[in-house]
Amino acid sequence: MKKEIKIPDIAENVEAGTIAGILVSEGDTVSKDQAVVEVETDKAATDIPSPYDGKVEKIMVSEGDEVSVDQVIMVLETEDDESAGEEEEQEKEKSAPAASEADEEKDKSGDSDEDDASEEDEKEQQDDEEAEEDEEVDEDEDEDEQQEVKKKSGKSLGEDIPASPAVRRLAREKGVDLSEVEGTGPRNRITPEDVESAKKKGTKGKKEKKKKEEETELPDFSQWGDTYKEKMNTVRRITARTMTSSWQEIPQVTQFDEADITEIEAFRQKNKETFDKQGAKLTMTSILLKLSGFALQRFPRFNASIDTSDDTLIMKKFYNIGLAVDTDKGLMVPVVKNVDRKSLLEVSAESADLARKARENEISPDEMKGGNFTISNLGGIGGTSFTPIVYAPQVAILGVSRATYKQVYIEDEFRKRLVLPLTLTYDHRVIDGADGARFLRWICDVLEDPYALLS
Ligand code: CAO
Repeated sequence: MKKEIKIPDIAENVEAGTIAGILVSEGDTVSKDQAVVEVETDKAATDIPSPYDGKVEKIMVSEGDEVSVDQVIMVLETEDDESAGEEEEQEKEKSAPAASEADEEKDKSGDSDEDDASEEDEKEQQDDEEAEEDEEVDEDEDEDEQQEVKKKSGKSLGEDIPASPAVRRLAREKGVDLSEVEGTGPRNRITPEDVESAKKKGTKGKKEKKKKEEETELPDFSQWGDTYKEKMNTVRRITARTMTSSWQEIPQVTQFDEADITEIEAFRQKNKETFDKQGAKLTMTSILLKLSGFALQRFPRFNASIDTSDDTLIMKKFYNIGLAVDTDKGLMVPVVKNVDRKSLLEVSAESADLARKARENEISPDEMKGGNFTISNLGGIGGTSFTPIVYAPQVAILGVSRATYKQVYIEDEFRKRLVLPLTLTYDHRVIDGADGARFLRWICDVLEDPYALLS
């Protein structure tokens, strides 16, 4: 039996990667869980295992190819008896109607409500009904598909795509993505001919047109001097994409504040050695990681994600914090999980270890997933302030700049104090300005007087 190996869901927010290495050759025998290719993403270089035992019949990718989740990369010849069952399932999937009965009802009522419904529409509807009656609807399958489409597009299947169930089924059989097809039927409905012609042309039409529109036309720089091209690595490409979509989709605001960290720095210096002896480095970053866990508990909206498909906020009862790490390959964001349940010592050791792993290419996809909030500390490098970008689907990020000594006016006199500049960028759809100011001030208050935590 032939079985396909596809690119699995690698990590959160990662839809594509680059083939960094092919670890088998055609004709090789592989066993289940044996790594067959290495894929590099912005999160990590990760091995993709074979889900089956078998012989590699065909390798469909080469080193350097960009691949996306669900893309078939290899075909195996297997001797697995269960495969017959799976093949049947796949066949069933192919023949099952793409839209659920609910969608069909929606389609029907949409058509009948329209006074100007054309004859073609009615005929199409009749065809659909007949076709539907001939087939058994697998509701679970439809539900899965709905969820999948909803996950990818934020919309329910058929919500926006004007196509009948029969057309959807045809598109599915032909492997055509309907969201990429322009409808030429009445009220822009997609007709079977549209699907056929999209199949011939490939469905990239709309996407490519949009991409072209988005591309900036560059002048010929060589008219002013020598140039050379540098290929963007996967981390850079995915960072560019993630940041662009965050910038375009999230209305974000940055709040600025300063904390007098003279006392907490004295605490850090006093305890540094004790931490060192236990294999952990006590840094301002680890203090902020721990403290942000308390802040997220106190201000739950900062720990939420917005679900635009049904206008709800997903409130999370766990406290995982991403840490922006500067690596050779570019920015990586490993996640310190459950900071609320860990001591400062544990958070210090774990954050340093995650940063090391990110830099040494040892980080696993799981260690990059599940963050609710992010801290980006550029203070070790310098700078008085910066405005970080929210890392969607999170709603806020804390930017930390360099602490410097300043004259601070306290009790009628200027005193030399160590002052830490902090910025908080937040998603204004979820967080109001006043809440942003309160959240950041609360962090500053606790840095200035940790006993405030008790109040
Ligand atoms: N102000 C002043 N000094 C600071 C500081 C700050 N805000 N933050 C760190 N420092 C000092 C540290 O105290 C340390 O000095 P000592 O060794 O004398 O204690 C030195 O700078 C180096 O710190 P570090 O880098 O070893 O440790 P860290 O925990 O402070 O930072 C990490 C860890 C991973 C945050 C950092 O290495 C890093 O990668 N920062 C860059 C993050 C980034 O790229 N952000 C941009 C993302 S886009 O928004």
